[in-house]
Amino acid sequence: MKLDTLAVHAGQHPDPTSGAVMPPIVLSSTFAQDGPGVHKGYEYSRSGNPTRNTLEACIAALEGAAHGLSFSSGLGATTTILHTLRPGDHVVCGDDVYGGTFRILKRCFEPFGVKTSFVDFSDPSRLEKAITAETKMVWLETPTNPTLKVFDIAALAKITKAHKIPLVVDNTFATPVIQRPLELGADIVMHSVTKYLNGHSDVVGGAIALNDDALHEKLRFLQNALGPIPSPFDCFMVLRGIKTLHLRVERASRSALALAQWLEAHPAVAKVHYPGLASHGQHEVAKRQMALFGGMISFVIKPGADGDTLARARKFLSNVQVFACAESLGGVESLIEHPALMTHASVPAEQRAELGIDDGLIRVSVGVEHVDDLRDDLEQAFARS
Ligand code: P1T
Repeated sequence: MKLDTLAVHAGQHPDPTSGAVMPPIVLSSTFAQDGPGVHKGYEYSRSGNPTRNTLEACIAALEGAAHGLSFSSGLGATTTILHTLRPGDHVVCGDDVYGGTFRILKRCFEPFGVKTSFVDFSDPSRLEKAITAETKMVWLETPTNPTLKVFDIAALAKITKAHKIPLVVDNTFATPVIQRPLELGADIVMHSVTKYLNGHSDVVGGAIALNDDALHEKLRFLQNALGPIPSPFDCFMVLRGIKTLHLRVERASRSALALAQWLEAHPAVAKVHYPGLASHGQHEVAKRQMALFGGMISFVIKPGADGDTLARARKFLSNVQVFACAESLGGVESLIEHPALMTHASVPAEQRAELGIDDGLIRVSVGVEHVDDLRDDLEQAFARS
């Protein structure tokens, strides 16, 4: 079936006892057994829960995967994946990732002997050069957060396969509506479900999808052993959100393309990062790899008359009215933020400077409002900044 149909139905069947069309929220933390170890597939809700299993089946179907797992947050999913590593192992990670992903690698795993090299994969041959005998994982986002670089998953997967190193793709920004990394050769897909999959800014969650049975068993063990599981209520909320994933992503992508083109011609804007623009460094890869260009844009605001870029960025972000100045992304409402001060403050200043995450960089998550109202809001905010 096509993704639009899977988004509405995958993993879900009318309840056999009542006919309820929506899956029940099974809040029970424990399940009665006929005798010790004799049960109906559920023992205790950390190790498995019917509402969570329904969500996991749905996410697996969307990513074209054999297995799905869901978590209490995107970083809960990341923590679990990274626990497959051992002291002495080395990770090669894309140079532009969510600040929290950078932080967990550098501040939480490096002290336990797992080292990470950050590499710009926009030239895939750089991956080959970064791999050592100790490299046990390659991690990337595409498009990247927040500078919207696009990496060629198929080209990078060819290299990881030759070295037998698992490739993890954080598919949060693109969603399976736009690209399905497993079909391009990735081994593990992860998501911050908080974003497009839930889509309504009212759940924090994470997910993993993969095909390999042995790796699935390992991650399932770690999920239960480490404990970062989502509540059944949140699983229900995400299942409901996913039903409109394709509609929301299509609308956001269409509006984002129009806004990116408008921003590129705006006198207050120095540079726009959007994979759908011909000026984007990896536009040709994006055209090949992505069904749509997504709802995320970042751009560089020019300094004000006094030459102060940060002051102008702060003023601009205080002046928006339809957009909310807030962290996160992928919800029905449009959000706008300052990565250097907000989502990527945990990335060291020199690395931020290298990546262009500077005083002028502003990140936009385009929602499903009317594009004219979004453009007018940005225009009035520019005019008053
Ligand atoms: O916030 P959480 O659900 O734990 O997910 C972390 C995460 C992982 N991967 C990507 C690409 C992300 O964007 C995030 C979270 N990002 C934000 C909160 C943000 O505003 O960028």
